[in-house]
Amino acid sequence: MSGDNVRLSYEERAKKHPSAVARRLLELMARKKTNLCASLDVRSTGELLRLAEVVGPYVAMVKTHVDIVDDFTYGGTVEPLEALARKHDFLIFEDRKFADIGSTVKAQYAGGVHRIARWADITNAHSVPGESIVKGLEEAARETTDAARGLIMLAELSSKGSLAVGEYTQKTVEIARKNKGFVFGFIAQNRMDEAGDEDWLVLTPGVGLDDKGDGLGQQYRTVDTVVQGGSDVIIVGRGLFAKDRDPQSEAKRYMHAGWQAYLNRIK
Ligand code: BMP
Repeated sequence: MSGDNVRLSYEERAKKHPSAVARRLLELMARKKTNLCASLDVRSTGELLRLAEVVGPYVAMVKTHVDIVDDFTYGGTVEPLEALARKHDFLIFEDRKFADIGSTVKAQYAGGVHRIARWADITNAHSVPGESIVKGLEEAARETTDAARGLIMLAELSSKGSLAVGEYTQKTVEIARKNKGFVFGFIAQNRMDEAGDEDWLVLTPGVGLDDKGDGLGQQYRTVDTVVQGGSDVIIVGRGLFAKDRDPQSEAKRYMHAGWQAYLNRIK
């Protein structure tokens, strides 16, 4: 029945989810007892890999912005990150936020120096160009690899004054609905509409236990607030590694907060 997924365990949802990547993620979260995604937004490969090693045991996913890594190389940045993902059992989510016509995003996802489709289990896209963006990305994934790939649509943003609200958000869900399987969820601040047996995973950034914002429009809400509101994965960046924070103890703290909030929600 629609709307019930929010009360089900990750294991139960994994059993019937149409997306292979979503099944992997749900099983991984249940196995590792963590719904934390670490957003490792740093400018050097050394720092990215150091943080991934430190937080790896506590996270379900590492989220990257590889286009901000000054010394990015495929062999130096991606391959060691993939090795850490295998060692610590986490998925890799490249937060690329594709936003162009189908043919262009197809080339951007597969090509360039980053070749995202080769290594990122998950990536995301804005819905502003319409459904063709999903088609372009899906073709690139299919032509690049046999490995399971999944797409998240940006339905809402955490930043102040975001235009992704109301009808835009609703139309984004409709695009996802027509592409179930490849699209398995949303970047959103709230649970999205679920018709019939749909089960959209909601991944939520703008999560912080100590800060309210960052002076550049970011808005933070607590772990309890977002998980009670229907979030399945909490995305935390500077809350883990900003200056004077200890990434390991913060990762443990957010992992426990996220897991407790999830247990409270499903009980
Ligand atoms: P932080 O926790 O340090 O504020 O980082 C949040 C991360 O999530 C950034 O990588 C940002 O690009 C991303 N993000 C966001 O903050 N809000 C959104 O609505 C969508 C995002 O992808």
